[in-house]
Amino acid sequence: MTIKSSLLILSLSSNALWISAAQAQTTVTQPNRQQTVTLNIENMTCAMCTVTIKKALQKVEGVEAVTVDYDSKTATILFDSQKTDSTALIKATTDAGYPGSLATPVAR
Ligand SMILES: [Cu+2]
Repeated sequence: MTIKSSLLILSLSSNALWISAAQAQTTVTQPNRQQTVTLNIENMTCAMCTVTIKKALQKVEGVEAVTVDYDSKTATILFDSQKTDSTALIKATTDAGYPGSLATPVAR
């Protein structure tokens, strides 16, 4: 009886620890969901193109930050990997008239 009840207490307390750890994880901003990808962008001919590309990317659900570099003809996008992916980002720039391709491999 005494052994059994102490075992029960042990399992209860480890359960409680596990639950509080899980709750702590959901309240954190979950940095592992954020991913950065750099795309090579075609057809960039003037500074206005960077604005068009940036707007097209910002419309994609899950995109958090966009940097378009005219000199290197690239776009760097910070996005939520649970809401979107590089394929959707490439489609967005391509639909806007600027075919994109991966400049960096995607870490998953
Ligand atoms: Cu332009």
